[in-house]
Amino acid sequence: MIEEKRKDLSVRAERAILLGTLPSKGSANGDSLEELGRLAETAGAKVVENVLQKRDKIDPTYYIGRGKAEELAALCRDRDIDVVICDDDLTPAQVRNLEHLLNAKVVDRSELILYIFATRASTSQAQTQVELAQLEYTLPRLKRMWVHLDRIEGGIGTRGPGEKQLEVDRRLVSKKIFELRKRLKGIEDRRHHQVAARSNCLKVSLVGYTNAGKSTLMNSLTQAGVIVEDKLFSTLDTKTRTLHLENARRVLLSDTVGFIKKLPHHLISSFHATLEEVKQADLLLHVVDVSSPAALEQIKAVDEVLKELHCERKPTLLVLNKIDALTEEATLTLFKSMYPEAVAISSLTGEGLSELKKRTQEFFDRRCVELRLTCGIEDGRLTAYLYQKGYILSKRLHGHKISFHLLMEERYIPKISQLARDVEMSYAQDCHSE
Ligand SMILES: Nc1nc2c(ncn2[C@@H]2O[C@H](COP(=O)(O)OP(=O)(O)OP(=O)(O)O)[C@@H](O)[C@H]2O)c(=O)[nH]1
Ligand SMILES: [Mg+2]
Repeated sequence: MIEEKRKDLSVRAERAILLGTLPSKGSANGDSLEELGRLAETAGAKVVENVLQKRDKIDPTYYIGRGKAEELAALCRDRDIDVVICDDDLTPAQVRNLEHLLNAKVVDRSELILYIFATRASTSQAQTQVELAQLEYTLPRLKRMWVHLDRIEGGIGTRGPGEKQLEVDRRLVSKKIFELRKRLKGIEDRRHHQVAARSNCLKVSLVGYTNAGKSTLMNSLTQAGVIVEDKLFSTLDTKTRTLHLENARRVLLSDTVGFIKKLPHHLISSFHATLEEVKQADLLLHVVDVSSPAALEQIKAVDEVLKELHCERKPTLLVLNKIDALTEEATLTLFKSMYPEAVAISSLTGEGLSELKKRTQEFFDRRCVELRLTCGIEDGRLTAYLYQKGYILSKRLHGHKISFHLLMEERYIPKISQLARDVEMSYAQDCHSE
C-alpha cells in the first residue's frame, strides 16, 4: 500500500513548471533554476516553463504571494501542467494549499532528489538507504498523500479517509522505518569494519559536486570502468581501486556519490554506509568543475556536506577539473589565486594528472616516515599495532622473525619499543644508504 502511494510522487514524463524565489535586491540571476531544471530532466519530467518571484520572505501559506500563486494556477490550466516543482523545500501545509489552488501536483526539491535517488539506486544497500530516507521524509506528510490517492480515485470532493486509517498507515510507516534503520545499522557496522580492515593502505577519497567529473578522474587514474554520464547523480554507490604511485607506494582510491546544494538531510544520514570511505579517508580530493559558472557555490555546498559528515578537518586537496573546457584563461588564474594549493587538471585529456599523483604522494611522504622493522613472530601486540597505525608496503617471514617495510606517522613510532622488547628498527633512508 505504501509503495503504491509513493509511486504517486513520480514525475516521469509529466509536464512541469519550475518554481523559485529570488531576493528582491541584487541582480536577477537567469540561471537560478538551471540546476532544478537538470534535476527535473534527470527525473524524466518535461520542463515547460520557469516561474520566479522576487521576495525576501517566504509566504507561509503559498510559498509565493497569493496573487502570484493565482497567476500560476491560470498558467497551469493554460499549459496543461501536471506538476509544479519548487526549488526550495516546502512545509506540508504549503504543499497542501498550493495543490488545492493549482490543481496540480506539487513536488519540492528534496522530494525530487529523493525520487531520482530511488530510481537510480541499483545495489540493495543504496535501495535500503533511499527507502529509509524517503519514508522519513514521508511520515510527517502522510495526510497529504491520502489527498493524492483521493484524486487518483476521482475522489476530489468525496470524503477523505478517516483519521483511523491514517493512524494505521502512520504506524505501518513507523514500523517499516524502524526495521530499515535496524537493517542499515547492520550494514553500516559491517562497512565500518571492512573499510577499517584496509588500514594497511593509505586511503584517498574523491568528493565533489555531482557531475564534477569524479568518476572520469577515477577511470583515468585507475582504469576502474566506473559509469560516467553527463547527468546528475550517475554514481550512487562507492567503488574502490588501487592507485599505484612511485616507490612501491599504493593508495586506495574511492569514488562515491556526488553532493548537491540543499541535499536532503535524511539522505545524508541514510548514506553513512556509502560514505564510510570518505569518513575514513586519510586524504580527500575535492573535485571541482571549474568550467561551471556555479563552481564557487558548488565548492561551498560540498564543504557544507563534509561538515555534516564531520569531515571538515580532514586533509583536503582541491582539484580544479575540466580545465580543457574553460573558454577564458582568466577563470583559471582567478581560481589559482584563490586556492594556491589547488591542482589544475583535465580528467578527459589527462592534463595535470601526473602532477596530481605527485602531490598525493608528497602529502603522504610529508606525513609518514618509511621504516624497516624486524620483530619476533610471537609479538602479536606489536604486529597488530603496525597494521592498525601503519601502512604496510611489504612483509617477509624468516625463521622465527618477521620483517616489515612500512610507512608510519612519526607520532606513532615511540610506542613501538614499548610493545615488544626485541625489535630492530631503522629508517628506510638509512637502509638505502647501507
Ligand atoms: N570537458 C570535460 N568534461 C569532463 C571532464 N571530466 C568529466 N567530464 C564530463 O563531465 C560529465 C560528468 O562526469 P562524471 O565523471 O560522471 O561526474 P561525477 O562527478 O562522477 O558525477 P556524479 O557521479 O553524477 O556525481 C561527463 O559528461 C564527463 O564526460 C573534463 O576534464 N573535461
Ligand atoms: Mg560519478
